[in-house]
Amino acid sequence: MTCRRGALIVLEGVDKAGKTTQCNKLVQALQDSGRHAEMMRFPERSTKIGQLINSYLENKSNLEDHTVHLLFSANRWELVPLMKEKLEQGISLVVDRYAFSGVAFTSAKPGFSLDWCMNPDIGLPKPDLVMFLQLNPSEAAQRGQFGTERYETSVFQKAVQQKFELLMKDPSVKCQVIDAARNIEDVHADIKNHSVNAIIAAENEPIGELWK
Ligand code: Z5A
Repeated sequence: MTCRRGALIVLEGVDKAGKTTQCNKLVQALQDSGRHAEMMRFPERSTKIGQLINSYLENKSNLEDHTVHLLFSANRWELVPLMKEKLEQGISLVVDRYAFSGVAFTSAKPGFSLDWCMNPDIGLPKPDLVMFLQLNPSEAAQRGQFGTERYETSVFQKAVQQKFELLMKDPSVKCQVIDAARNIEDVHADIKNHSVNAIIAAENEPIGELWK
């Protein structure tokens, strides 16, 4: 490694928690302060696997539940070489959803254990910081109607929230719960502060392996 590596920063949370809004603001703020930072998102819908996922999410095709879970994971793995390359170049990656969404959404379906859901993502680049944007369902409802994509119902989102809460208790992952009910600027200030600390802490550390 010829330079200090970038940090892998993940934003997670239920629908409409403000993840995309905050990822964009964080990347902009980091760049404005002279740091190298780029945004990524999962699912990354532009790849061949991503297109299968997109069609499923838009209810244009049906996929068996185990199959789609493995496709979401494969969609992360196919981006790993690029992620590592960027991190090693000193670029911090701000990621909109990651393996935690994968596990939370599938394990909220009947018949899926947390362990089975985590297995395919074991060994992915480990985030230096995961920020879980917490927003209760009534506050989320004030941000507009659910869209038409699969999973966008309040009952399912509540089940997903409970799974996220379990995952956030895992001591092997550095996790920060963020109160996402505040205004956009206050949430941003909090997220930026945690992110800068994580970037400094990660600089001389090797990239870890998730859930290993
Ligand atoms: N999924 C899965 O099953 N397995 C996996 O492995 C992965 C994902 C990775 C697509 O994800 C679906 O895939 C998702 C999980 C599943 N299904 N669901 N539900 P996606 O990331 O593409 O989902 P999305 O629909 O694009 O994002 P989102 O979750 O709905 O929204 P968000 O990114 O959290 O929020 P936002 O777009 O930034 O903001 C939403 C609105 O609220 C917008 O009008 C903002 O202006 C407003 N907003 C934002 N912040 C605030 C504050 N602080 N106050 C007031 N209003 C605000």
